[in-house]
Amino acid sequence: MTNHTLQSSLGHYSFTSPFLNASGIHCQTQAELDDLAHCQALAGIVTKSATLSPRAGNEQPRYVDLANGSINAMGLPNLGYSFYLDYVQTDHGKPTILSVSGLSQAEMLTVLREIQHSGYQGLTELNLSCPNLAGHPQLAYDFAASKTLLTEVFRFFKKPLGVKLPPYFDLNHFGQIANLLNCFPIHHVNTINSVGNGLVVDIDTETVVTKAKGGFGGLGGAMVLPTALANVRALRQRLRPDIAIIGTGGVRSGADVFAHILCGADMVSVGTQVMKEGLGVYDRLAAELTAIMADKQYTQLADFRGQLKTLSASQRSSSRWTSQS
Ligand code: IRO
Repeated sequence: MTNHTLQSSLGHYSFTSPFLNASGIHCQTQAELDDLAHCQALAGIVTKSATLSPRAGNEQPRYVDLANGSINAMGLPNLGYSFYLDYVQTDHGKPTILSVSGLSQAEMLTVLREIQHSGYQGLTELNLSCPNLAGHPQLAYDFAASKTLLTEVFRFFKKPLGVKLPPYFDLNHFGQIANLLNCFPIHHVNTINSVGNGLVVDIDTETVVTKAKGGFGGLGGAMVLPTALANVRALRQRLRPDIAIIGTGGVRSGADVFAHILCGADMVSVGTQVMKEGLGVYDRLAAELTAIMADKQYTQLADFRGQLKTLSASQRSSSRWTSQS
């Protein structure tokens, strides 16, 4: 295809394509991050969510591949925020998103203060949705607590800050989280984190498949695609237009990337499929997305971003008629 571009942006940050890694995937160690830096089809680097101090994470097994996705109970293993803050302050030839978290609101505030006081000028993302910490509920499911935290954060944090959200399953909750985020100078939302506290059962051994939390863990991959698309779409319909959206969840093909963008995603990140296929996945996704765009005679992502159509009454009845004829 000639004359097409996959050029993307998040606010004022430009990317050569819409492709990011999902935080937590191939982004914990120096070697993994360097692989991301050298992966040409990957437009930006997202770091593993970092805490104040290094963490070993939960016991193994803590990530299991499934036919239709994955389950994980990693438990926030990371090298501590200062490693990642150093890493993103070196030029890697592409934009970075520094993901941070914490076991308490106080810890999150401390890490964000350090970033504010550093020389880092790139994007930061606050993970409000880690599903795998025993005894620690996902903050973004508590709207009042999220509001209190963000109020405190934006008293001092003046750099571009996004938030990583868990999936929501109720139209009222989409409205509540959007109304809340619309009150703050949020740079972007990244939706969705894994679907929390699924349970996979191996009937041969009659056991769960991951060790921590009695086998409960976050679900990702193909099985969460419709949930991810719903969250991208519902938030795009409710958030201020200047809040960008990173669509995450369930991407296996260029068609899935196309669907995320059709729902309103500015960028798209890939998690489980990188675990299954390796970093070569991004070249394949770019080729598949480009082929779909060529077929539809779209030359840029803006030609179809957010343009998802719903079915009118006449379309519904005519398609019923067609299927019956
Ligand atoms: O268990 C993890 O480390 C983990 C995190 I922080 C997250 O945000 N999402 C996820 O599925 N796992």
